[in-house]
Amino acid sequence: MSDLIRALETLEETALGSLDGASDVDSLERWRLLVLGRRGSLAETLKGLGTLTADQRPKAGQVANRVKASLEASFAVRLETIQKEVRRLELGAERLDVTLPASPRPRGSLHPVTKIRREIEGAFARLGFTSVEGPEVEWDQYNFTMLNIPPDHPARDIQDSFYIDGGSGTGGEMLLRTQTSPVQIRTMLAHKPPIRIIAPGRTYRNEATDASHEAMFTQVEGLCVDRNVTMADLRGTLTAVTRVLFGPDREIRFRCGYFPFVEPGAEVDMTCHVCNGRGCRVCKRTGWIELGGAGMVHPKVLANVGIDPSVYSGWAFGCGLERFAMLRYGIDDIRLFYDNDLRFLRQFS
Ligand code: FA5
Repeated sequence: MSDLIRALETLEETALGSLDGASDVDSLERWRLLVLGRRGSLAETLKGLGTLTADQRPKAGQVANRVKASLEASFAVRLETIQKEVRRLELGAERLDVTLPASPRPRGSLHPVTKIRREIEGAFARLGFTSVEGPEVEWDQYNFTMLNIPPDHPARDIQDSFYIDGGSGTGGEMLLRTQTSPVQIRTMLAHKPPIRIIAPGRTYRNEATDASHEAMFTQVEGLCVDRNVTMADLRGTLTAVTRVLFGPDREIRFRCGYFPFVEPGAEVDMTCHVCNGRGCRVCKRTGWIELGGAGMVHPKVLANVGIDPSVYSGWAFGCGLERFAMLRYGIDDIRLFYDNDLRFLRQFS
C-alpha cells in the first residue's frame, strides 16, 4: 500500500513541477489530459487501488482524493493566471490613442444648380412665397391643355415632348413635363387664392443640345393669385429677387413675349451684372440678360381651375436655373452641369 501512496505523492510532485512549465492555454490543456485525463497518469496510478485489501483502501483512497483535489485546484489557479495574462496582452495590443488625428473622410458638396435653387427659394421665402413641387411625369392636360394650349396648338411644337409609351388616362397622354407651369394648375386646383408659390424642378425637352440647351434642365415657376394683383407686382417681385441674387443695382425690363397661358406675356431681362448695363461679352454687348418668361395669368386658365377671373387676377413667371447658375458662376457651357466631372463639381465645394 505504501508503494501506491508514494507513487501518488511522486505523481503530485512531478505534475505540479511540470504545471509551471505550461505557459499558454494549449500547453495547459495538454497537461490536463496527461495528468487528469481519463487515460492520464493519475487514472493510471489509481488502477493500483484495485490490488489493495479492503482495510488498506480507505487510507489509500484518502491520499488519492487529496492528490486529485490538489492537482485540480492548482490547474484552476494556473488556468486563471494564463487567461488573465492573455487578456492583458490583448488589451495592450488594442490600445487606442484618442489623441491621434482622425483619418480624413471625403466630403461631398452641393451641386451648383442646387445652390442657386436654395438661394432663390430663400429670396422668395422672405417675400412670403412657399416652395412646392410637382411630378416630373405629367398629364398632357396639366402640361398643355389647361394652360390654354389645346392639342392642335402650334405652341406644342416649340416644346418637343418626350411622351410615355402606353401612358394615357383621364388626364390625356403622359409625358415628361416640358415646363414647371403645370404646377400652376395643380396648385390652383388644390388651393383657393390668395396663392403665392414658387415651384422649382426638372423639366425635359426633346431637343438637340448645345452650349445653352440641354434635354433635361431645371426651371423655377412663380405664381401669385389674389384680388388686384397687377403687372407692377410682378415687376417689383422680380426686381427684389434679382437684386438679392445678382446685386443691388439690377434693373428689370419686360419685352413683349407670347405664352398661351399669360396675357399680356413678356420676356424678362435684367441689366447685365458683369458690366452693369454698359455692354460686354457676357450680355453680348446689349447690356441686358434674358431671365425667362412671365405675364398675367390668362383669364381662361383661371376659369379652367375654377377661379373667377372677374374677381381675381394673377401673375406667373418661369426661368431656367442652369442659365442662372451659368451667369452666377461664369460657366459657358450648360452641358458641364450633368457630365458629373468631379473636376468641375469640386469647384463649388
Ligand atoms: C416656358 O417654359 C414657360 N413655361 C415660362 C413661363 C412661365 C412663361 C410662366 C410665362 C409664365 P420657355 O420655353 O421660354 O418658357 O423656357 C423658360 C426658360 O427655361 C428659358 O428662359 C430658359 O432659361 C430655360 N430653358 C428653356 N429651354 C431650355 C433648354 N433646352 N435648356 C436649358 N434651359 C432652357
